[in-house]
Amino acid sequence: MSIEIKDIIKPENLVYQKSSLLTDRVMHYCPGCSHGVVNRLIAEVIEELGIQNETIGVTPVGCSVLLYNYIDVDWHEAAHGRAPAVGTGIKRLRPDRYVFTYQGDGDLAAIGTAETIHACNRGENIVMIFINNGIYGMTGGQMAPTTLQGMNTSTSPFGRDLARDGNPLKMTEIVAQLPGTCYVTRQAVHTAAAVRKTKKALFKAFENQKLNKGTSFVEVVSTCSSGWKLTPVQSNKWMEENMFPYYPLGDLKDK
Ligand SMILES: Cc1ncc(C[n+]2csc(CCOP(=O)(O)OP(=O)(O)O)c2C)c(N)n1
Ligand code: SF4
Repeated sequence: MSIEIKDIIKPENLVYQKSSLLTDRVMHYCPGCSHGVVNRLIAEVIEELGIQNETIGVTPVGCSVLLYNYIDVDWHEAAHGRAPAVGTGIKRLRPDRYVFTYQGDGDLAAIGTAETIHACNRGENIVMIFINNGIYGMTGGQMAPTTLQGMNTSTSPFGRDLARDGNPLKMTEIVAQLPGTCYVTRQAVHTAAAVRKTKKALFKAFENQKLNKGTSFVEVVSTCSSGWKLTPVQSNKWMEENMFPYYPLGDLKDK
């Protein structure tokens, strides 16, 4: 007797399926990049909260610039660094909507430092998602404010020199000090357990917005396999050994 596929794929056997909010577009991220995993988690969280028709995302400039192609919610594009200001405007005009921003470290912690700090200090009732891969991915792997001491990039080929380049910026520690933030956390997506924790953090961030609690800030320490010039497996290992000691995972604030 032959077994047909329809006999195996039954609703009661289903353990995982793609979020209905993820479109069928093929993501353009490099193999081993964290962006795709975080994109999927955002889609799952919005779907599971049932807020698809009430959510407006703000896309950055950086490797995730095409995020609006991947998740089926309303979007607004922002200029490099300006997502928190754009998100502020949207939320103030439409307080009934869930508003979130999504930015890399070049975007959020370099050109957008002022927008980030002031939105968090004002306590804008939005979710800010911060993808920290320690490098400018999209433009070819230049040094970012978050680049680690000694880390090689295309503009620091002999490693970041603290005397010349200053210290790697801990943006998440800075915004945790500001009275407007209600929830500040640093997560990662390199293991199944870490993915689950990041998903939980995103849930909490969106729920805080419903409760009008202020700014929720979720950093995800991430890989940039192309910028780091490592394989996907090497990237995760390098991140664990080098990024996590300087950017330790966990909640920094939960009001
Ligand atoms: C006003 C402005 N300045 C500079 C750029 C060039 N630029 C595009 S993406 C980028 C860096 C992106 O790095 P990051 O935000 O860390 O995101 P990633 O690509 O690593 O995800 C820069 C400098 C730009 N597009 N607009
Ligand atoms: S360049 Fe880096 S951040 Fe950009 S898609 Fe590739 S791995 Fe991801």
